[in-house]
Amino acid sequence: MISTSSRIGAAVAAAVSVVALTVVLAPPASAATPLRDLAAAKGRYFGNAMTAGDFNDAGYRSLSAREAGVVTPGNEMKWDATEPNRGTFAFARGDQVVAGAVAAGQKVRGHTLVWHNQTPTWASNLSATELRSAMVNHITTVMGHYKGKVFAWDVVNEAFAENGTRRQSFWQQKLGDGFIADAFRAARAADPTAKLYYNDYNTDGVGAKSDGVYNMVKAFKQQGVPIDGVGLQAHLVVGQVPSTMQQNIQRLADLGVDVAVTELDIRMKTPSDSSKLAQQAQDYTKVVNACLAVTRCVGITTWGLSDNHSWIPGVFPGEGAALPFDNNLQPKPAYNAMSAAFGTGGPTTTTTTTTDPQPTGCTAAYRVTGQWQGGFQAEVEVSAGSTPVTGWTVTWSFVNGQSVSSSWNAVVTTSGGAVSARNADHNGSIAAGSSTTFGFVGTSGSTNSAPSPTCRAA
Ligand code: G2I
Repeated sequence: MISTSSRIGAAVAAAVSVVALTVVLAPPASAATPLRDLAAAKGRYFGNAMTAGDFNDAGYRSLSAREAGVVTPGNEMKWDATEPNRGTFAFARGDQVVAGAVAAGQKVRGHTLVWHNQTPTWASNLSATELRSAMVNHITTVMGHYKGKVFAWDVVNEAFAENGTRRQSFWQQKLGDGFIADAFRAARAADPTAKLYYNDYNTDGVGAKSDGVYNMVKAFKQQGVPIDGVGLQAHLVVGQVPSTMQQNIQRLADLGVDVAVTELDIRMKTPSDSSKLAQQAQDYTKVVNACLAVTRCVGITTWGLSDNHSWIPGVFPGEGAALPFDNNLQPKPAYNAMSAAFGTGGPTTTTTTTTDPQPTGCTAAYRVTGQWQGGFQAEVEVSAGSTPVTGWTVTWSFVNGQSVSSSWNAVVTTSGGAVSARNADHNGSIAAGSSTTFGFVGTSGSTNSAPSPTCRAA
């Protein structure tokens, strides 16, 4: 972990010096390759939230058009905007955001259909029966209107409490646990081509609340409830990116859903200074790397793009400076860090795959996904052959003095250089022809050969 910081520290030092140069030489900000292109080269998108009001700021609008490949309307598709009175729908402001996005070659993420905030009192005052039918009608009409124009929807937003139980919103109190599944079913029927997401905050790392979401998604997959993705809002604080963010993204992906970082911002006490901005740059790097490390993490959206288009100062007095561009639309160290992470991050190519000369029931492929001074991260894909596996153990020997510091999705034991990784409770069963993945962070010297693992089914 310390070595992770020092690697990133070096990257940030480099990024900071680029900023210093920018100030001296004042090249146009557009000299950099836009984040949307860097992300696309990694098979991801970069996006930002835009409100209809943001269109009045031409400079901001063109900054978004240059940097973002995806736009999320900040408020314009919420219930109070789209159905202010029962059965009366208003799409002008949402349409404005869509039209602006289309003009800039951007795709649109829809936000949000069922939420306890920004929902008119006429809805929250309905009886249970009426509320259920109003919910289905709302989803059907709004998604119907935007069919073909919105590629993914936050169907239900923020329905969990911090302890991992359901939030006691009017939805929950009137309709009970089933309202989320009902909303997803209505959404699938309304637009079968849109990706359907559950979206929440404080669910970015592993913890009680994200456990609640994880268990719901797992149950939905088992029950056939149509869910395609989980949105991690990632409203974060400088220096406090959860160390388990990648692990959390991975475990959700392992359930068979996409994951998106949907509302990223990393706030600090204002005013900012160079050390807070450097820390923030490291934090943005961590988020981008966590996403790039998991194939099913499809993209990152920031909630706003520059510090003068942010909800933070209005809600957290004394805090702000949370976004990659400053009040003057100039790139901050966080922007350069994201640019570097999207440009260079992601899996490296070192891969070894075992063959299975004498059938052991499974094979394992070991891949180094990140390497820095003193440490590395690796991922092992465990695959079943033509018969299902009900438990597995992968073993290998490190020959360059490497060691495992922390792991996920497997129970790892070590003895000298010998490593044994047994399935965790949730991933012992692998269907024929399928695979599962576990990973770890380790220490290493400058030589870090990828070992050849052996897999044995239970
Ligand atoms: O609160 C930050 C975000 C948390 N996750 C869900 C997001 O939908 C949420 O976005 C924010 C918007 O960025 C704000 O712009 O949601 C807030 C409301 O929950 C939005 O603020 C509201 C103000 O509170 C209202 O006074 C204002 O009328 O924006 C409204 C429209 O400008």
